[in-house]
Amino acid sequence: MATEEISTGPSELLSNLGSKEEEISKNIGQVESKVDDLTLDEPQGDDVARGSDDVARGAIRLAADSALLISFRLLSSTAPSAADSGRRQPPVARMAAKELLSLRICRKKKEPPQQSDPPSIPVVELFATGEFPEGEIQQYKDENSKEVFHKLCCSNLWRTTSEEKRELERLEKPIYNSVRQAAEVHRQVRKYIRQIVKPGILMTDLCETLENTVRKLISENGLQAGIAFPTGCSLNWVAAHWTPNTGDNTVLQYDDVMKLDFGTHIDGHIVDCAFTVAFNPMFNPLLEASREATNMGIKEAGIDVRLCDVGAAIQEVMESYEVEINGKVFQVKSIRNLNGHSIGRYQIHAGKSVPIVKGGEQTKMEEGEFYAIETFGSTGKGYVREDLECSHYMKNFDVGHIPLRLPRAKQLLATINKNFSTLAFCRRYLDRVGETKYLMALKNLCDAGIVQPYPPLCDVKGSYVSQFEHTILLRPTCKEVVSRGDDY
Ligand SMILES: [Co+2]
Repeated sequence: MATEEISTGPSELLSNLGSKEEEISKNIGQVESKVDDLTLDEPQGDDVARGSDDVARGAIRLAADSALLISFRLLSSTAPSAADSGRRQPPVARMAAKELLSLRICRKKKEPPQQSDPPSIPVVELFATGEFPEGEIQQYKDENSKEVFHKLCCSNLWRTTSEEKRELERLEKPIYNSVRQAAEVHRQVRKYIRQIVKPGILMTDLCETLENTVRKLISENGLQAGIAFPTGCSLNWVAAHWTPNTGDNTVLQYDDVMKLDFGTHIDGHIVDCAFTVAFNPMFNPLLEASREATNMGIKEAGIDVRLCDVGAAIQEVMESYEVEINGKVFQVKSIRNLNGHSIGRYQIHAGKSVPIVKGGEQTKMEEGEFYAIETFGSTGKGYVREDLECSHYMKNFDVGHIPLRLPRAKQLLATINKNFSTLAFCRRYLDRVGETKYLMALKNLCDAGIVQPYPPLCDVKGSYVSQFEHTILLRPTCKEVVSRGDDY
């Protein structure tokens, strides 16, 4: 097109530029080095638009500078020969655009910002777009029936493509993103903890390292972002709800079986996810049993699926495992009075239980629900009871205002409301926010029904329990295993 051509001849332009040629080539050099700088700063990928505002603005400025200077360079370098041969000049704008494009394409591929070792960089800084990775996607199970009619009316296959269901998900996107951020923190923290957990470590040190890493990576901010519940690190026959109280001297042993159960949250959207650590390979089948049972529970879960059917499927997998411990063979048992659970906002147990044995409730899972699918395999009785000193507490979710006469209990409740609200906490967490000599006041709050204690849950002494747990979302179009990692 004519408008793309420049009417002025190249030699005229060049003479207009005159002695500025040298300055221009110097500027081109500067621009090129700026491009290199930009490449180093850019957060992720090749698309400038995905970068932070500053980088994007810088890139736009740079693009404008580059276009101008490259135009000059093209003129300077092509003018004499083109003029000599009498050919028409190539449209400068087009040439400049081409050059600019090649500059962008040739730009060094940017390394995304890396997590430090030990991890200390908030995950928000590692995902500059603010979008956190989706968990594992599973399609809802087709019904067992092979009949065409049954498939059409009862299966969930239609959900995948339903425009209505997709629209529902678009509305939920900010919530999904919050829980995905919490899940990314969980993955990074557990990866680090697996590196440092060794026989000989003081349990308190392990917990504090884990919790402080969560605090950094999640950019802890009051009740808006942080730890969702105390770090469970229950050992051996203790299945759940044990964490050291201040002053505890328990040291992790080579022959221990430790369940690491910790939670993260963004705006009350909780990730509840756990795994088991054992150093002695003798325990591997015990760990595998609960890992695979949990995976089966996840596979079975779905909209309109009866909770009892999930429990039955879990038990079948769990109890197909045997483990030989010091020469004695045990069939792994599902612990019949432990469950997975639905999760609500700032509510770790939102009312529905996911059994891990057959014969449970016929209540159905529903669209939009969040679940913690967790299973416990045991070499003991497969039944737990409360034992040992209590460390875990939580305010009852639906307790209204209860007038308190005792000033100390009143003041402790204010501390709990401010720091934990309805999220679970432990004695160590009260210590670190400056509470002292609070045990009597805490007991008053428990007696008043405002706070509930959650003592350790134990199978028989001498037995071993393993646990794996994931948080899943029953999205309108698919299941998302939000806490899935490359480890489990
Ligand atoms: Co749980």
